Amino acid sequence: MTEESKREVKRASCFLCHLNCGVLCTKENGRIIKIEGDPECPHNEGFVCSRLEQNRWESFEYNPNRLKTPLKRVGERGSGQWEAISWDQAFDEIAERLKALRDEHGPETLCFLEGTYRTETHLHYKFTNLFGTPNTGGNGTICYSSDMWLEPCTYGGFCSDKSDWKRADLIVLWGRNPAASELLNWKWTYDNMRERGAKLIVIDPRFCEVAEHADLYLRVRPGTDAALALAMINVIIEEDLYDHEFVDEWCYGFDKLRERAAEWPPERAAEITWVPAEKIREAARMYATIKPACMPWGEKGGDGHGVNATNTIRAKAILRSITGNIDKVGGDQLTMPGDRGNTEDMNFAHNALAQGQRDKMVGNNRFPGLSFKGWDIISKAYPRFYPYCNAPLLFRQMISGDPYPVKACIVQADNPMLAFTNTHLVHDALCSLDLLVVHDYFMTPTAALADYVLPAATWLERCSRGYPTMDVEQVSMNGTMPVLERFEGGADIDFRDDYEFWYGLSERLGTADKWWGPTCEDMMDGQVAPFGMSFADFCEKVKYLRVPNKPEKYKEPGFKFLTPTGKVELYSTVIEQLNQELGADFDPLPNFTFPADFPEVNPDYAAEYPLNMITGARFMPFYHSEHRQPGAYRDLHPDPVFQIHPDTAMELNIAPGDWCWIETHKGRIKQRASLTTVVDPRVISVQHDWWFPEKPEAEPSLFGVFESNVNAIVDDDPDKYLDPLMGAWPVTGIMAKVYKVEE
Ligand SMILES: Nc1nc2c(c(=O)[nH]1)N[C@H]1C(S)=C(S)[C@@H](COP(=O)(O)OP(=O)(O)OC[C@H]3O[C@@H](n4cnc5c(=O)[nH]c(N)nc54)[C@H](O)[C@@H]3O)O[C@H]1N2
Ligand SMILES: Nc1nc2c(c(=O)[nH]1)N[C@H]1C(S)=C(S)[C@@H](COP(=O)(O)OP(=O)(O)OC[C@H]3O[C@@H](n4cnc5c(=O)[nH]c(N)nc54)[C@H](O)[C@@H]3O)O[C@H]1N2
Ligand code: SF4
Ligand SMILES: [Mo]
Repeated sequence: MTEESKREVKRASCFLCHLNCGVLCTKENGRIIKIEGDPECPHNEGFVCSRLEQNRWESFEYNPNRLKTPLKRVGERGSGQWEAISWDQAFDEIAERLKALRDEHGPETLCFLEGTYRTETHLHYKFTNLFGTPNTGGNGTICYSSDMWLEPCTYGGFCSDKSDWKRADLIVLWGRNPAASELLNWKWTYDNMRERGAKLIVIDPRFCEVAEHADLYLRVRPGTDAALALAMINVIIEEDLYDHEFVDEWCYGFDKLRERAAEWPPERAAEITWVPAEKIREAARMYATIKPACMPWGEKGGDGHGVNATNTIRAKAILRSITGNIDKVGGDQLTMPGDRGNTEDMNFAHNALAQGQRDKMVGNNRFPGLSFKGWDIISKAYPRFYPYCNAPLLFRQMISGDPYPVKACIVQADNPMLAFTNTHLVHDALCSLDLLVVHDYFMTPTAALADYVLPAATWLERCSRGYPTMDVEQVSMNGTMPVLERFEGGADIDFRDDYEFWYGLSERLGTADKWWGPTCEDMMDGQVAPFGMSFADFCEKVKYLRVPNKPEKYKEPGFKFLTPTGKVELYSTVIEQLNQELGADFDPLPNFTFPADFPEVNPDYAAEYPLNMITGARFMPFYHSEHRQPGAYRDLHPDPVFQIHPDTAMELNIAPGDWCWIETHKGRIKQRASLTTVVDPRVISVQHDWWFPEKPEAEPSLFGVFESNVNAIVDDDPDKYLDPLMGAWPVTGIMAKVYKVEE
């Protein structure tokens, strides 16, 4: 065979972030030599971002530090001593230990932790439900999942990830900076502005990349967006700018909303938010009059707002509703249950979990929004929802054993030692387990604490049906077969993909018959069965499935929003019902609460920790805690960096590049100073998820996980910092201080 004949091009769906861009991979002798955007993919139309450009993907896919084989802990937990074992041994032993722990403590002793959407995310529900535990938790609480509960609560569907970026006349980027987080979405926005003259409002404490292009920019004080949104609602109602037809016909509780909004004149919000009242009015007028307008979801635009998560998310959902932008072409379109085809019991097996087990979910009654308690109510109207236990309570329960022991944890596609707040507590919690299993690509600070660490398959090594998120289609699915087989081209990694992981354990636990077969392809065959073809054929023939969304569904006869009243609930009867069942007093209308450490409520604290801290604003090329291994990504960004205003830096005698301590009552971490007017003098913006794969693995270092990781200094005390309904913890609006590291 000639060299040329060994060359082939395979299609794949990039999973280095959520956008799942369609790509073409050129292979030679079993190794990938080139990856480029697929011009035929309707989603990205050939676009790829800097993670794939200049062959940077090589330093991920072919990184020499990748885990090669299953590892079993042989020394003390966290001592870095491992024995290489086979997959069979790993599955056998883990299953045996799970059975023993289930016999001793009950199935709820097992929990599962997930990260952001990187894989066939729903699979773990099938496993945990069949095992009998309700305890699935993850970062979703501060990313998307709170929104995914509160939007259905409001309009019986989810629409802030179905923004019609390309056809909107106004785009409101609220706590969202797609130029650093979702690059394709920014390309669509920018093209729309240039080609169609669309306008842009940016609401962000940082004059971030997208703010530079805004028609109106509001520099909001971190953590106060709910007050801002309430004042915008106030202006829209007071100035009679709301969509009367939609409100009269389709909204429930407008009078009660009007009363609440009357409490929030822009002048009151201006004092809290630092945004001048006139600018609040201007934003409200623009949003209510330039139609259609979309207001996409943003992680810092609500979910990560700690005590104000519900307030902010609900207030924004109400803004979308009273301006009539819901489900419009160019607005935020509504998705309905079953849209992604994976709510049926075959995939989640929710029905396998007995009510008595559901009731045991950690946080079920205390933070009922995301839990089974909330699910029970909302799923009657809107079945597409994922229940979640509360992570801060879960970690505490691992340590206390109260009200029951949580002794086993499986972590797949998550790095809790970086992703969750209060890292020292997370550490102690993971160390108190009897069994910790981590399925990942690399030895991470979390994996370093495990009993078993198992090598995972990358997006190039597995089947996938990536659902490009943040697009307006009702269904969008990029079917791809593996580009690389195990051990192909001389590779030495004995990986199993995420499906094979669950199947391997299920086989040993006697539940294999509930799955589709031993391989991920078997599952995919099951998923595309309605098309009357195999998954391989689907990938060949259909490739990119696109089902357009049908806008203005509410104009169809007999339509009902999937809420208890069948209307858009400005005043939430779901929350009211939770109150009745639990004897609680969650607010059915949005309001604003001062975060516990703000100067308005705790002046002593704020005097010591005067700077308002943002954590985790995205930056390229890293994806959360990934890509820190030495190589092409890390070369672009070797050190952790925080942003500070030059005036503040001068007062503190900090020069550009200085290593500085960033401190809260939880302790201190260090990062290097970037002096920039992007931030307000009262604000700092600190990068998240820093660890150093080049530092020692063994305790106490754990790859330097406590040195620069901002979550080590963020508190998640459930009595003080969490959203009362959703249990969301804060990632922004956290009071801190900064000073130079003196060697
Ligand atoms: N302070 C602060 N904390 C934050 C945030 C913030 O803004 N500020 N953001 C929060 C948000 S929004 C999120 S979503 C979370 C993210 O939290 P995580 O999703 O936990 O983030 P990662 O650090 O990327 O961890 C993912 C791990 O899974 C591995 N992995 C990636 N893909 C796969 C896969 O397909 N299969 C398997 N088995 N493993 C895989 C990676 O190597 C990595 O170790 O962080 C949250 N934490
Ligand atoms: N490069 C990169 N891209 C990513 C990720 C990554 O880790 N790295 N993670 C992915 C994930 S899981 C997610 S959830 C998305 C999130 O991506 P985005 O939704 O864009 O969220 P962030 O970048 O965290 O924050 C967006 C902006 O909100 C601003 N902000 C901070 N605090 C506040 C506040 O209190 N109010 C307001 N209005 N704005 C505030 C920040 O300054 C920032 O510019 O990114 C995804 N894309
Ligand atoms: S935007 Fe995301 S999916 Fe697209 S090429 Fe970049 S990393 Fe891959
Ligand atoms: Mo996220």
